[in-house]
Amino acid sequence: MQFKVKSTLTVLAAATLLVACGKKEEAAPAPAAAPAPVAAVVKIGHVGPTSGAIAHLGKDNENGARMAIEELNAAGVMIDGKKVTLELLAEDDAADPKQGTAVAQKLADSKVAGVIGHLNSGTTIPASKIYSDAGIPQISPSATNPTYTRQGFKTAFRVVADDAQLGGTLGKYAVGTLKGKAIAVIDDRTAYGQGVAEEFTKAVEAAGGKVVAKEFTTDKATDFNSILTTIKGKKPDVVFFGGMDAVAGPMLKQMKSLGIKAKFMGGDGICSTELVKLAGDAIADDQVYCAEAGGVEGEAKAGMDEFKTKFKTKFNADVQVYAPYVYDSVKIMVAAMVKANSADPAKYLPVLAATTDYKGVTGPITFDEKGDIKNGALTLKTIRAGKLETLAVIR
Ligand code: ABU
Repeated sequence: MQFKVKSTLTVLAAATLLVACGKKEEAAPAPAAAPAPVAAVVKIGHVGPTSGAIAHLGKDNENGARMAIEELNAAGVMIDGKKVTLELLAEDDAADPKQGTAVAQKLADSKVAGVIGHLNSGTTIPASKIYSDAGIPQISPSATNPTYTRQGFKTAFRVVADDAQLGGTLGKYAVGTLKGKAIAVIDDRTAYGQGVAEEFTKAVEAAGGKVVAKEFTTDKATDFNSILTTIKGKKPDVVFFGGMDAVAGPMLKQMKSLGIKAKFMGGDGICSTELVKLAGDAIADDQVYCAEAGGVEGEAKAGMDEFKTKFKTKFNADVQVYAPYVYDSVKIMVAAMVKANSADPAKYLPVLAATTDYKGVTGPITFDEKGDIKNGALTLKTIRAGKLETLAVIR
């Protein structure tokens, strides 16, 4: 047996020699390249309605997140001595509270390090309980209902002013500046629409104005003839709508058809470039007044203008409303991770909460003890010649 193995090896060696003599000498195979080090991946969730009537706003928000993540990855983010790759997990909640909690749970299960969103107050508030239970920091760039940051959740942050500020300022403006005497109020029964309409009403009454009609619709309605006919009978000089642009657009068209020439007011939800498209020539100059829940003035405006130009180049679309606030939210969250030297929510959350005077494209951002922006601004706008024009930045 031993002899058999030996002789077999001899034959094999000879055969190898023969084959080797018959061909060119081959270069020794290069040693296998050392595997590239696998960069740690930090997952960041984003949620907005990228389907449904306000998908244009959801996509605008998601693009703001995408832009920030791409810029950060290109610049290189170092955490704990290692380069990390940020990964965006973008989810669609369709502005629906049930879908909002379902995707929030999905993101929590995916172990995201943080979440930017949701867009609507009606989805942000129920989702915030899930993030709080999971210890995941959440920054909403657009949900303005005050309840969001008043539930005692240490994980909830917001980079825009709330409905108390929005409705309060608009109510005062309706009476003090627009000289509204008879004011009609409509809301869409969502957490945002109803909340901002209530704050507006309080401010109108505090300023000595009279609310002559209170009507409501839904965030999916398209026919407003019945409520507008009732309102027309009360002869209002101002109509306030608490809701989003997708509903405000057709409502303005139907106001025109019914011959209602009142000024039309709303909060940040109608202060979009899309409203002009949706309402078309139903908007007269200086008829629509709205307020964005943030704003920059003076030198800080240059940063916002630059952002809008870059955004347009990248996505071939104008900013709707909130993309810059989403962009700042992502950057603030990642800055807190870098400063804490950890993407572990428990470690970077206190650093995030202590964010002070962060210089964003939307202006300086400091969080108060509730997670709200301190001294947040509002930008009052009107529409002239089919374009949103800034009237004033108010703090
Ligand atoms: N702030 C207006 C749109 C989002 C929301 O609060 O529902």
